[in-house]
Amino acid sequence: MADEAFCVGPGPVPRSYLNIPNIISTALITGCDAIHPGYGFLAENARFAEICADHGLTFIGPTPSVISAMGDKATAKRVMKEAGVATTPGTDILDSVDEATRAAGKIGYPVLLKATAGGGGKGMRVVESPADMERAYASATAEAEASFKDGRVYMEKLILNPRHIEVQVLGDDFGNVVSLGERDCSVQKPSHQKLIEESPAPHLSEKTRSSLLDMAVRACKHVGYTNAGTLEFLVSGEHVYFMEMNTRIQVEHPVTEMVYSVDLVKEQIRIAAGEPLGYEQKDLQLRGHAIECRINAEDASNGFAPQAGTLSRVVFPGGPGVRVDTHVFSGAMVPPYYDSMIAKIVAFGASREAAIARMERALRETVIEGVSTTIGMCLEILATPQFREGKYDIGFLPNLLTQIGAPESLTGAPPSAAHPQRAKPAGSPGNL
Ligand code: MV4
Repeated sequence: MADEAFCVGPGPVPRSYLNIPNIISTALITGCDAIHPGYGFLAENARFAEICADHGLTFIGPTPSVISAMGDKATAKRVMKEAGVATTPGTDILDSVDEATRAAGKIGYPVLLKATAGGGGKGMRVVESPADMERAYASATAEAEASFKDGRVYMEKLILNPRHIEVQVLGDDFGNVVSLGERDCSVQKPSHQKLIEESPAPHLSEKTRSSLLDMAVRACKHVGYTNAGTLEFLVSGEHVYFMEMNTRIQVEHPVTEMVYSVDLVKEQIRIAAGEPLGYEQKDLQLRGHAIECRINAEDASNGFAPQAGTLSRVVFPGGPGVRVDTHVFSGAMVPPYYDSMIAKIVAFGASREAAIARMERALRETVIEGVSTTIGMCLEILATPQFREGKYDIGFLPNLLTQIGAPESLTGAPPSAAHPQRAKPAGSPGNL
């Protein structure tokens, strides 16, 4: 759908899309003035943002220094605390097992060790008791070192059965910041990958909601945030805890676009071009409800194993309130090299019930032949009383997978436990 396309790598090899010299050269040769990094790894690569600037190219995203600060999760927490944002009780970077054991004694078990260079669960370990600390500390730091070449870890109190709720923000170069509500992203696979997201979050009290949105705006003003960003929170009852900030546009941004009638990517480009937002918080009005289902080429009955192959037949849904973001079509190939997501189906309705009904209709209307997809799994989730009542947390999908009887080894730990100890599979795409 682009006006022009240029190959930045030699043929269908993996990772050509991360080849910075080729991308910069292509931009310079073609006379392009700005680069939108998408939602892959380059979106949160401060060095890439700097290289763009060094070559007179506008990076469509926040400044390199904000990307760096938020990319270091312990720094991000410190900065957010300064801004008056509620963070999970815990520590800054730990220097030794002894320090970790002392800190855990004060915080109270169970605790979590998290990699400061991490996010998304890599290098994360639950520690249930002092006896487990030495092993957990060693394996968390080793995994962090192996994954990020940075073994530093910090500690947090383990929040039991929280919801994952995130706030969308936009900031311009003139200090204007707005929030565009929240998204509930608690429906996640045991690998921490999101499967269904919705906005607004169901059963969020007005008090909790406004406190989340206020904190997000305050945080962005404090760090001088520009462009689109997301603040991730854990929510447990009326308690909210800042977790991480993502300094990019995210996969699930369409649900926000539908309920706020904004084009977030257009806003990103306008902001990067130096334009002011041109509206205030009071001009943004939440209307209706939106749900997104991620359609991945994966076998949900086999631990969501990625599926490659030719799509012999593809028919996408349409009609009122249904949006499909995709790059595939009948006859398209799904190569084994990239992320398994092949489409996003988004349904809008005046109410949550209407959005769910439209989503079920849209998913049933969809035909994808040639590879297994997550459509069936999404329909199963939508049919559960827990989802319909909007009373789910991060343990919901792992527990449902166990109930359905998927092999234990593929779905994670036993029912009712959250699954914070599971790392992403090797080669996992990270940001998606
Ligand atoms: C937590 C947590 C409970 N308590 N932190 C998982 C990925 C990474 N981004 C942070 N994660 C968690 N951090 C504390 N203090 C539970 C999780 C977690 C999780 C968070 C969001 C969505 C799904 C999740 C699944 C398992 C664990």
